[in-house]
Amino acid sequence: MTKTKEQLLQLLDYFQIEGQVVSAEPFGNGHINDTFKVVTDKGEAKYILQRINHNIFTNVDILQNNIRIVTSHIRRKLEEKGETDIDRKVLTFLPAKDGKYYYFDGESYWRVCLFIPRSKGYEEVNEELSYEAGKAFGDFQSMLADIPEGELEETIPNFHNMEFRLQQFHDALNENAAGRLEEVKDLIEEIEKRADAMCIQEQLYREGKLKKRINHCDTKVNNVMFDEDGKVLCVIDLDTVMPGFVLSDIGDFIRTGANKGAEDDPNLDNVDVNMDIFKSYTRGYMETASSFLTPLEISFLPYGGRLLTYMQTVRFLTDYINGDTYYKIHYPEHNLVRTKAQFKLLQSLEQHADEMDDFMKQWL
Ligand code: ADP
Ligand code: GN1
Ligand code: MG
Repeated sequence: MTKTKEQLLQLLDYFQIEGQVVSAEPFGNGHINDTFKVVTDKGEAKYILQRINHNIFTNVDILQNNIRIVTSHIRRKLEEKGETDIDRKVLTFLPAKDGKYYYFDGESYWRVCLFIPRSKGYEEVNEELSYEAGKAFGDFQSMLADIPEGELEETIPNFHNMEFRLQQFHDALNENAAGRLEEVKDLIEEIEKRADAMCIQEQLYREGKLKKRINHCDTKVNNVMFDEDGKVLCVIDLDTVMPGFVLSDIGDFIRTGANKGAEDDPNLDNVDVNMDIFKSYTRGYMETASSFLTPLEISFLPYGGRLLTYMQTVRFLTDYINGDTYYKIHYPEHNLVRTKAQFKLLQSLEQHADEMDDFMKQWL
């Protein structure tokens, strides 16, 4: 439901905000939450107000509890390092007047955090930005590496679990809810061919050879805030921070950043891996993540790019077969076009696998 300006201003009244709120305008390009920039009578933007997408994040208590643990953990780490300007280097959420870190208005869940002053987000990557983003996500994982097991919950259960995503895919095939199976049988075959090879992490975990770590799970460049000089301030969009397998945070950046085409490019000739972006992100990531990664995990980083691209192919195709129930679509075939574009990227990553593995040798 759309809110009037007065309703938004009223909502802000439930949070412990300093000064008088004068405006709350839509802000940013996020796809999940509704974000507003809040200006007070002190002049500059002071707060970010967000409506939480509780169709996707169904347990808001778990969600906000995770975020509170993560942000206070990072804040403590920054203080120990003697960092200054900490309010620009970690998100700060405000309690509502009842002490909870969200407010429910009977329809939607809302939260407020400090606006990061003099910050800039980017939608497009280049080599410098991807290097900086790599350092930021590696540093983020490294700061969270000592959170005791069990403290953070999965805000979306099995979010990046490949076996679970294949299970959902097989359920969709059995249901054939939208009657679309026939037209996608070649893609189904391609997915099935790779299924076992793409569940290595779950297998290694069961054998006790791989542990779970805390991952960001949405490592796109627009989830990093930069300062005026292109240096990273902090990682934002913490909704999917949860325990899981480590390849998520390199894999999803390769999938989203190191693609010469768009995620839903209708022209498959555009879709191809950008090796320069892969290399610069990996260089940045290894600078900060090599301290905690095992040699096995390091050797698997290029596989992570293929895995997350395969997972997204499976998720888009599952949604297409189900009749488009999860992802917002902009035209009827959108999920199919997305599937094909992700599959083309997967093929390109497969073709570059040896070159990527060679690049990793400097750390092995
Ligand atoms: P979504 O989950 O919808 O992607 P985000 O939390 O990433 O939502 O917020 C959307 C956009 O709003 C971000 O890409 C960023 O540009 C901007 N933004 C979010 N939080 C802040 C903040 N604390 N300070 C400044 N800008 C922010
Ligand atoms: C969703 O909307 P966006 O881009 O923030 C999805 C990701 C997918 C992505 C594919 C919670 O994220 O996992 O990779 O779409 N987020 C959720 O574009 O499902
Ligand atoms: Mg975001």
